[in-house]
Amino acid sequence: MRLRRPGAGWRRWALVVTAALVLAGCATGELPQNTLAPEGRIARVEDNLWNLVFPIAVAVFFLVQGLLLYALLRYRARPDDDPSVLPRQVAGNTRLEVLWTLIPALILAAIAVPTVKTIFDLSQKPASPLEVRVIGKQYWWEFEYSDEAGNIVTANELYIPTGRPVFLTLEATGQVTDDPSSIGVIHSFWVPKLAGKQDLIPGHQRTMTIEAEKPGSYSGQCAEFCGLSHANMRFAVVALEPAEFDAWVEEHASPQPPPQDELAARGAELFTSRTCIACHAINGYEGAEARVGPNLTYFADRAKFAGYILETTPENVAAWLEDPQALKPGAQMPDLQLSDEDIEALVAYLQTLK
Ligand code: HEC
Ligand SMILES: [Cu+2]
Repeated sequence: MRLRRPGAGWRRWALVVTAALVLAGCATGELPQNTLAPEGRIARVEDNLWNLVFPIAVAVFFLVQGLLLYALLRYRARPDDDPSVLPRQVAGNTRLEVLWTLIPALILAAIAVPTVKTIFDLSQKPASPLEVRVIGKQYWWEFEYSDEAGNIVTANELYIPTGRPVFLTLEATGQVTDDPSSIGVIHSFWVPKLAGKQDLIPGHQRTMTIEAEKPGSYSGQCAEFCGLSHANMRFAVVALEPAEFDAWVEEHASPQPPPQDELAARGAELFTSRTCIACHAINGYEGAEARVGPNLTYFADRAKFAGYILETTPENVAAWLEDPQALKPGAQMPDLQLSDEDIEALVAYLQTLK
């Protein structure tokens, strides 16, 4: 192959790629996970900090890169240079060195003041919050409400009232495995429109506050690589007007009555005989208290399941029971080799859980 100097073709490509990147940054569509479009008090405080720091960073970037480019172009070798003549040799310039050490130090110190203040302000427990415990599991989220909200336990869907701070205590549990030395992995809780990230670390408790201004469903996801189905570890924060939230609590704190329908009743029996009960809790179903898998008490009310990736339709639930790993690689629910009839009955039962 013949070596070619970078010419017009190369430049054209560079231009196209740069233009595409710049234009992508101008996308205005509704981006569900846009950190730069905050919709809650906490996210706004963080966004204000970014609005302050980012222009300074941009100015520094252009200044430094500009000077660099100027030096590169102004002092590059020219065809008529005499190679035997060395450029002027410069060994240090005290005034310049003091300046370019002092100015960045002052800029960083100035940025540190609002940054540190914001970090401390946001880490305070707010007055009269709703309290929820968040447990990062492999690969889904468990939300356990405090006494005040009936100790409700949900999976992948966190209901909150608008206009009230929600104080989260976050922790991660170990992977379900026979290896006792496995203490689990780190996950990271992130709802970009409501707050920054917070890591969930096995053996530690972290806290953070989120808050939503308007009712709506805010998309979130695990933001720390945690294994095969990391990308399938999504969730939603659903904000309701306070009165509607109270109604939600009242409804979801009550246990489930046994199903009336014949097929569903058979499904309820299979829930024990096919060992589902060993991993899943259903309030009102005697003996179903385990928390290896999601609490299913109001399963049929969830818009999505399995890490918020599948819509809760009878077809999807049947496909899940047939072979969980086929839909979610690495899922910690085993393929229980259920017959089609068993799956039909179980799906009928699960559909009554609303
Ligand atoms: C060994 C434990 C275990 C057994 C046994 C088990 N599951 Fe699961 N199940 C899980 C885990 C763990 C998940 C979460 C998987 C994920 O999202 O990554 C899950 C998820 C589910 C979900 C989706 C819940 C949601 O909201 O995301 C349903 C429905 C479900 N299981 C039903 C059943 C039924 C019905 C049976 C019995 C036939 C059963 N499971 C047996 C562990 C188990
Ligand atoms: Cu994760």
